[in-house]
Amino acid sequence: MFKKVLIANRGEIALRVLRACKELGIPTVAIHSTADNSAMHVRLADESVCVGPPPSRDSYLNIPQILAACEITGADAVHPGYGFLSENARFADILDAHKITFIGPTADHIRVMGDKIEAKRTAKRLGIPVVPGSAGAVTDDVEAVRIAGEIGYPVIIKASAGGGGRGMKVAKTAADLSVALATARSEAGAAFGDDAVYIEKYLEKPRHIEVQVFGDGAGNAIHLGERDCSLQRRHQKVWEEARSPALDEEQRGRIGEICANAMRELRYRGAGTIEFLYENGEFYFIEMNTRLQVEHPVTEAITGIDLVNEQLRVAAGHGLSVTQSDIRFAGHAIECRINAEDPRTFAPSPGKITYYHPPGGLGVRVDSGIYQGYSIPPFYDSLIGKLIVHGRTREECLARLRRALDEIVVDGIKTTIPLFQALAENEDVVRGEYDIHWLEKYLGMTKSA
Ligand code: MV4
Repeated sequence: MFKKVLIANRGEIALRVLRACKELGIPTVAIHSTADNSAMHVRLADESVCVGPPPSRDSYLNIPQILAACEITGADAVHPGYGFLSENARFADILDAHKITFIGPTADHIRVMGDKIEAKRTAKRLGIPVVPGSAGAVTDDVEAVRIAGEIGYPVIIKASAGGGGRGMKVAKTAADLSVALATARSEAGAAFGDDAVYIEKYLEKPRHIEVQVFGDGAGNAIHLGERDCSLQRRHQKVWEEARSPALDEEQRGRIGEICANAMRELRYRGAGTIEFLYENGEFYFIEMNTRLQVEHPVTEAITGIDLVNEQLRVAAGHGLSVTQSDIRFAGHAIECRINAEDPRTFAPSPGKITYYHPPGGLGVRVDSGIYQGYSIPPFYDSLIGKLIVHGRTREECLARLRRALDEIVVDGIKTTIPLFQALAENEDVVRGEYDIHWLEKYLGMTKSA
């Protein structure tokens, strides 16, 4: 195992990684900005190094400073968490060159999946069903009109360097296509320095369902079932659950096996998530994330597998602790992302937590770095914690969620907790009947009310 792991992140995910390291007896190094001197991840780590001023680009994204922190402390591995440097292929390459282990996939796999055209080409080659569309980048209007005519309108233009919803344009008819193409290309060039775009059939009412995969880099790979992340606002997930209310055992097994087989062929290493749109009983690949995701705890809840422990094992060359036949899916789990935001306007609400009481009891997990008296700095993402509940059935899980939301108290700042109290009682949500547009429509309706 590693001698010492440096955690290149902050907040709840830094704590999540620390905990897995502690259970393995691995000493930890926290890095932090000057805004995070009193953050919980700094307190709980064995050592800490201040790497710069508050802005992320000067601290949590500051590669030379992070390398220096490894050097000073003798860390032989870096866990990037999610966000920040977690999908930065250059960072993975640099660590490699310094003989420090990047706890994640190879730089090449990160690079392939970061280029959405290349990712889709790879997925298709590996037997994963993809959204019908152009085979690669689309450059001229004539070609675009021909492809759109073949797949049928509406179509969507996406930036190859985009992902996560940035740089997309929908064209309802051939008349819209040329403007959509030009706008998408110029926005992509300005935002990413790469104006390559591609075309897909636009799916109108899909669900967002993603499959958790894990590989050992030697051709062994498993899937850990799916998560339904359809409840989102402006491409930010709000509520995630496993399993998806839309799938049965057979569908789950079928798409899971397709994904695991693809990862075996790719010799993928580490944790990955294969994202699909799901409509009318069919799966359509859109992107693959080459990192541990925010919502990984719902998968942990229904499988009992510690995903960060597996990441550390695989990165150290010990292989996965389980094979596919060891994996059983038990019950249902829901995660609510608690943000320091106004629950109606979603305006950030940093500041001091004057009172905090976390919920507890059977089937309740809270992943958070907050504490009473802590001041949430204004410089970073507004996620302050995740509430994860598990039950034997979805009904039991929802009842437990309502109970946990009743217990939790976070005073001094605004949080999204009231939104979850409403969602947990909403008829559509209780029935599991929602698509990727449901939450924004719901918020539009409740705004006026
Ligand atoms: C789509 C789509 C409909 N049709 N692609 C948005 C995020 C990015 N990962 C892909 N996205 C979409 N791609 C086709 N062919 C609709 C979306 C989309 C979406 C997807 C997942 C979750 C929320 C979403 C919200 C709006 C649009």
